[in-house]
Amino acid sequence: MHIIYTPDHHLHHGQFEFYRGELVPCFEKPERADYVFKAVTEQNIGQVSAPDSFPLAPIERVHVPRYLRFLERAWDSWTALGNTRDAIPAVWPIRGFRHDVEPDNFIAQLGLYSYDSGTPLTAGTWRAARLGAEVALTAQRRIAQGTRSAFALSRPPGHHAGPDFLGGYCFINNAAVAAQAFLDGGAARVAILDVDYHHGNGTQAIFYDRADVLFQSIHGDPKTEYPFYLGHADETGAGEGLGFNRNYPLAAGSSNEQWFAALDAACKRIRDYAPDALVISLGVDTFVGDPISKFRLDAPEYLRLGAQLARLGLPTLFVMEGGYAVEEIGLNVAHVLRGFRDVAG
Ligand code: 6XA
Ligand code: ZN
Repeated sequence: MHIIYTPDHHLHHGQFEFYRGELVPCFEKPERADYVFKAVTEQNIGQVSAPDSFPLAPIERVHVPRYLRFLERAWDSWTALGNTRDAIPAVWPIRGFRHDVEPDNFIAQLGLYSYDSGTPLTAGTWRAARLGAEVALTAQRRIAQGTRSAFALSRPPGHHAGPDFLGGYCFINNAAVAAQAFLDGGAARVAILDVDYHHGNGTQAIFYDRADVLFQSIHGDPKTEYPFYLGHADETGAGEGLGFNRNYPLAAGSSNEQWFAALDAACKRIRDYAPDALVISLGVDTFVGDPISKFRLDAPEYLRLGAQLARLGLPTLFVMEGGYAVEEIGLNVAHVLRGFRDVAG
């Protein structure tokens, strides 16, 4: 297995996020990726390399240029207003407001392109997010060149980022960028399976009306769990994409048996779809000890997840998403990859 990683993810380091009425230290912190890197290298999961450089073009295939331009300039615009702390939005254009006119005011732009107050934008966010996408693109390239599996240790995560919005600690949708790169390289169909505790609303939004990407997500029921406003079972795609979006919302506190029943159903759909490649949005905030989530997976379940994915027999790209029980996330990720490798070879 090829592992792609750069320590430059540290360029993105938010200080505080809004949480239950107060500013608390960010859950999404650089140590997360450091712990994962440590575990996968200590356990010899695969050969590690740095990302290649890419132009913006493959990222513009899933994000609108106006949004990317905003992200690139955001820190300078924010500090030009005299601000020194992280940029956190405070106003959003809810129903009835205009979304088609980009305001000149940066605070208003920040609200236009975001949907929560938990995703601080910092001095190094653009560079780190772009590098995170390049990590995913490099891993995708390795698979296109013949490697059967790869792990993109991207940070910040990506699955909440949509065509023109950030949120949920995500800025660029690394898994979507990689999936699109498979298609642009000649694949006819790509399946994305999102096993993070939270619905991959950004990935769903990007591919909702398309049949060349099957998007499936197993997650905490949005009636009670973040991101709340998307991820229900009746969201099955639109237009040509009808039938190619599938959500498996599970009540907070669901058992591991319930979780694996959803995984079985998702795997069956993947087999029926017969994709050329599989992208896994690998969040391990499904862990029993995760501080912000309510599923109960642990080491044996992560090994089982990896093994079950390997039995699909597909070129498989794992992309890092969430997981916040900081020390344990390395072990949890390593268990998934080991379970996969033990079956796939
Ligand atoms: C609200 C919680 C954001 C969850 C982000 C996440 N601040 N997504 O883990 O997968
Ligand atoms: Zn998550």
